[in-house]
Order: sequence, then structure tokens, then C-alpha cells
Amino acid sequence: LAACGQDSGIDKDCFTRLWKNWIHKILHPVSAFIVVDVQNDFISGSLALINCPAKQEASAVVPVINKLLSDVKFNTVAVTKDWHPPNHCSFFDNLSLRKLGSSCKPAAEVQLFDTVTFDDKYKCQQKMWPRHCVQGSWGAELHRGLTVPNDAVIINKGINPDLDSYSGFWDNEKVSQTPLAEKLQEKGVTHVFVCGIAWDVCVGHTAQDSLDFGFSTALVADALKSVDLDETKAMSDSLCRKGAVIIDSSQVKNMV
Ligand code: VGL
Ligand code: ZN
Repeated sequence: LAACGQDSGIDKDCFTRLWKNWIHKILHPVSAFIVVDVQNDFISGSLALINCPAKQEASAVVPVINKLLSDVKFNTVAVTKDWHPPNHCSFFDNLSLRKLGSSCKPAAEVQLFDTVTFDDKYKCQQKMWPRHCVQGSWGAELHRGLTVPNDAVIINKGINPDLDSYSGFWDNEKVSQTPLAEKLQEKGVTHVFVCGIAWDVCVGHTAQDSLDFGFSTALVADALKSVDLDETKAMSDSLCRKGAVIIDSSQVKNMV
């Protein structure tokens, strides 16, 4: 086919584009593995999932992810990190730095894990989390047992002090994008496999945006841990309605 492309009189760049954008995609899935927020704070730090309603041991995702990284030849591996500045709007202990929206209860009555709105230019809803994943802190480091490939694309998110970013692609208000979509598109990725922490928060929102960008999207069930099981059910139902599939890590190899 490549030879035919050169001799057929079709312009070479045109043929290369045709190949990359259509023929190769039809013949071959191009896979990306997105590992979401496998960071100390969610595993044994300030926002450890074991202390959240679902009481899940988040470190259990690490060996499952490592096995996939060694057994499966993904075209691209991306690793996201929640990477907040100290004055981030999602931190409950920063509440006094901001003005609450008029429909909110008084600041003195707001509690950890409540949702508030700020009287700022975004006016978006924000859940109050404990201080977590502060840039450069131990809690923001990836779990030491995770084997991150040398060529992994590292995506830092939640950097804007005034906006949270659950997805690895976009902030919560879709004001700005991380480089993730561009990196995947550049490599011709067709199929995305998502895993990590937390299923019902950052993993779910990442999968959602992956679908919106047009990638076939699978969630690797045994490499996911949740904050809350009701929220996980709602997230999972919503993603499945949009075409996501939920698979077991043992199935990944046959889909790449
Ligand atoms: C996350 C809560 C706050 C997550 C990030 O990675 O799921 N959850 N920030
Ligand atoms: Zn966060």
C-alpha cells in the first residue's frame, strides 16, 4: 500500500494523511493508557480514599496498573497529576480567601465536602476538599511503587487557583485545556483506556472528555478506586450511556 501510494500519482503528503487519518485507523486501533492521579494524598495522605465514604484501599490500583504497563504495548501512556497551588479554590481551609455566592449559606456554616459557589467571574460550583496535592509536596508525588514509563506524557492539572480540574483534558468550566487532547490526536490515538483515582471524580471526568473528543473509551474496572459508591454508580451509568465500556484489566491486551 505504501508503494502504491508513491506510484499512483497521488500527492505524497495527501497519501500520508489519508493513511494516518483513515486507513491506519480502520485497520489498527492506536491505544493510549491514561493513568489518573495515582498520588500519595489520595492513597495515604490528606484525601486518602480509605477515609472517604466508600472506604477503598487506593494503593490496590498500583500493581494492576504496573502489570498493564509491562504486558500491553500501548502507543502512548499519559499520567495525570492533581497539581494545586497553595491558594487553590477547592481547599476548605482557603474558604476565607474567597467570597461566597449570594445563594450560599454563610461561610461559617460551610463544612468539608459541601458544595459552594463563589462570587467570582466563574460562579461555578465547587466541592470543598481537604488541602491536597499541593505543587511540590509529598502528597502530590506519584505513588512510589508506580512504574512510570520514561516516555510517559505527564499532565499537571488544577493549576489555576480559581478553577478546579477533575478531568485530565479540561478544567471544570472548560476555560482551558491541558496538552492531553493534542498529544493524543498528534499520535493518531483512537482507543483510550482510563484507570486510577478517584473513579467517581477525576477518572470519570477524564473518561467523559475522552468520549467527547471522539476516542473509543474504556475504563479498567480493577484499576479504579472511588470516593463514594452512589456517585460511582451515577458516573458509570452516565459514561455507559455515552458509549464508554467498563472492562477488566485482563481484557485490555486483546483490545490493543
Ligand atoms: C480528585 C478530589 C479533588 C481526584 C482531585 O483526583 O479524583 N478528587 N481533587
Ligand atoms: Zn484536587
